[in-house]
Amino acid sequence: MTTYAIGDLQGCVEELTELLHRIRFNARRDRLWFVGDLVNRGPDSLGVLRFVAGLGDAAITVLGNHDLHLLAVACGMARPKRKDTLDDILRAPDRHRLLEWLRRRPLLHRDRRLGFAMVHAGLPPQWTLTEAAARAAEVESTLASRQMPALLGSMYGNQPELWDKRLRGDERLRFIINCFTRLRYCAEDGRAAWEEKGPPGTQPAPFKPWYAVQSRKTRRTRILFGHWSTVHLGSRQDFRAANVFPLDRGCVWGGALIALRLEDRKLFRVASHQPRVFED
Ligand SMILES: [Mn+2]
Repeated sequence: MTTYAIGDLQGCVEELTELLHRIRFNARRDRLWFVGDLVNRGPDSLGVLRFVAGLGDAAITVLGNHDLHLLAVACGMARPKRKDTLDDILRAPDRHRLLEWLRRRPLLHRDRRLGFAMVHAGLPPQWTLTEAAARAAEVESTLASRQMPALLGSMYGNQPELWDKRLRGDERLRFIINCFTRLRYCAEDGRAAWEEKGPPGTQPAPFKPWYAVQSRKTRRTRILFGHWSTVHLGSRQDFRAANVFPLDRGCVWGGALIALRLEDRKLFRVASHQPRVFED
């Protein structure tokens, strides 16, 4: 069995098809890990969602911010944004089945045998991997429950900026969701800069990319992540030192779609079919 981790798709189903052809993917033999943001902004979110859900046990997907936004719009807890391309899913005859599948995806996946963990965006420095798994489980169980609409309605926002184990209710779950699905920069004390979105090096002091924070307790685990289409412009040495593998190459913005073969860390890449857009 071979395992490939694949970057943010955001509706880029043609590039996914080409990439799977390139790696000679066989669903009976191989496993695919998806770093989240299957949908939105791109050309065929419905096609991607149907394909990945249809892979069953051959695929593992963690939730990204766009996946959660889709669930929020679908249950009437958020308004569609101007650039959203979610209508095809919302009008699909199999929408219920697809959204029920999506709401049961995890925020964190870990595999001790392979020695990798995967999140959509990042992890704050204070959490060990065990703690991160417990925090993820709080959100996952709420998403699978009748509390889902309330959670999706209260998840938007940039407060709090700092983890405190005494946080409760909406604030606690919002911080957890923001870390797993939106984190890019934080300070050494773990305070997040939710509004900073540029490539590494463009951020103001005292912020650092989340993976580069010295005190981060998950430094010894290899972590796969997506979400940040310009992070690969950062230092490769930093990635190596931090044990992280950024997989988003901005396919939806005209970049590329990549797959990392976890057993030997070989990288496979296909060029995007989308027009080049300098936007994130
Ligand atoms: Mn994202």
